[in-house]
Amino acid sequence: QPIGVFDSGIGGLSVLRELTDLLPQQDFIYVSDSQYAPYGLKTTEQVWQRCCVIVDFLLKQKVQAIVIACNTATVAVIDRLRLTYDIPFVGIEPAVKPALNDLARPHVAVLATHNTINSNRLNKLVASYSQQHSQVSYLVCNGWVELVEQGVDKSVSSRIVKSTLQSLIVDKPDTLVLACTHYPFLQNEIAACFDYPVHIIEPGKAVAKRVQDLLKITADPVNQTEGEVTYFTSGSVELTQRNIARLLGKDSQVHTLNQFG
Ligand code: DGN
Repeated sequence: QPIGVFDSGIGGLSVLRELTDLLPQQDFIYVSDSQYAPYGLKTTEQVWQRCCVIVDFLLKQKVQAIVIACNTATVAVIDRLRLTYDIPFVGIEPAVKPALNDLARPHVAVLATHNTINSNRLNKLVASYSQQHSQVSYLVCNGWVELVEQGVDKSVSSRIVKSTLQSLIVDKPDTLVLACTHYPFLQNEIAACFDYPVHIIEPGKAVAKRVQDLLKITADPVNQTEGEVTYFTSGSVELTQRNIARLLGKDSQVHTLNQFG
């Protein structure tokens, strides 16, 4: 039975690549809601409606579990989804715990969309792990999701990333927590803004491990067939195909969400 993975767009591919690395025999269905991206400035009700459309679709595909590979959707609706649907959900949580437990790196900056930064869920998470010595900064990175979605040229994205980070750079943070699944695809541009090796963390691997543990997936020693990933998008099929090739280095068949949903 496949596992469903979805995001407002292609950011969740940063989680999918960890899932396929850890669980190479597993089938996945990835839904990119690019037509409705970004979710970062949408109301909770709007995000809820999109998530229901996607979850209903994934249930029709008989998935065994659903990974919400989007921080913005997780903070907004995961509790309500769990109450509404009878299927396991795995959300994505900013990697605040490992960042704040690392006392050798006391200044932690959380980078995310407007909705994630302003959520109770993130604030509670930080409060529960914050140590006496730690200093936590927050930065809303407007426009970064679009940079990844549109596959903007590196020279342009580097400039935009640098201008967003300007205020943070002078504070010399030790660790950056990438709390949006699109941002790992800008990691090189981000790292290049600092004149020291800033520590960058994202929770893709931890999410994959959580899925493995939750579903008790073990490798089949006899049948070594590689799993398949089927892609759906609410946006442009061609653009999504190009983005998957660019970000994952893979050829893919992408289907239209509406047609099947
Ligand atoms: N990848 C989504 C996240 O992790 O928050 C981006 C949200 C959005 O669409 N702005």
